[in-house]
Amino acid sequence: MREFIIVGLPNSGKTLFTLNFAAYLGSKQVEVTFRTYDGLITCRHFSIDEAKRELCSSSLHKTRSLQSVVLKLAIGKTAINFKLTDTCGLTPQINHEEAIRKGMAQTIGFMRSADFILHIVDLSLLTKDYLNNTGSIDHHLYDYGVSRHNYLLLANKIDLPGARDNLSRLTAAFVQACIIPVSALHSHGFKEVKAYVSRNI
Ligand SMILES: Nc1nc2c(ncn2[C@@H]2O[C@H](COP(=O)(O)OP(=O)(O)OP(=O)(O)O)[C@@H](O)[C@H]2O)c(=O)[nH]1
Ligand SMILES: [Mg+2]
Repeated sequence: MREFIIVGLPNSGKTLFTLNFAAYLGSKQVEVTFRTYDGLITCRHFSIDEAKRELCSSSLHKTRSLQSVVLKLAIGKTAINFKLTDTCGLTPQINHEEAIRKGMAQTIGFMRSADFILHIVDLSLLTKDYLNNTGSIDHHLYDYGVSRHNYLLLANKIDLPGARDNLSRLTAAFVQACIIPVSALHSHGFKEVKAYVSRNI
């Protein structure tokens, strides 16, 4: 089964994207497998609304370990399963909490073994200075992603003010990436993401 990993800064929308994309593909419920950095594996069953209430937050670092869901995609008359793994957000700072430091290390380690990388950015926060800083986490993710070839950049929060202007900045800065503007909140752009996933599973 192909494994897609979703990575990005904290609060960029990784968890909301994962859950609303599951809903878009027809899931009413999800079985989430949590894998901590020290190898503990637990599973929980949620309705999509419950999962959004419990797993998404506007505060940073809500997600601290790998959280996977297996999703089904209909291609013609066949249904193909793939795994979508949500991760602990990455920051340039060394966090004071050990669980977050280890969660970030787990994200980076897992990126190497995933088949496809979905890199998500919060369009509403992109500034010219940030995009000019080639040492940012998003630049590192982009450089690693394009070198791997199986990489998609999701330009999230397109529904927010200023996001459309920032989209053109993003495409100018990250020229080698395939970029899909999305709103994880309103499920915009999901048709295009589904088409990308269909081509790659
Ligand atoms: N307006 C808007 N808000 C969004 C969108 N996507 C996510 N959000 C909000 O952004 C906040 C963070 O979303 P999460 O999905 O929890 O972000 P995350 O990347 O998983 O964050 P961490 O787990 O902390 O790394 C929540 O308040 C979401 O409701 C979007 O497309 N539009
Ligand atoms: Mg999260």
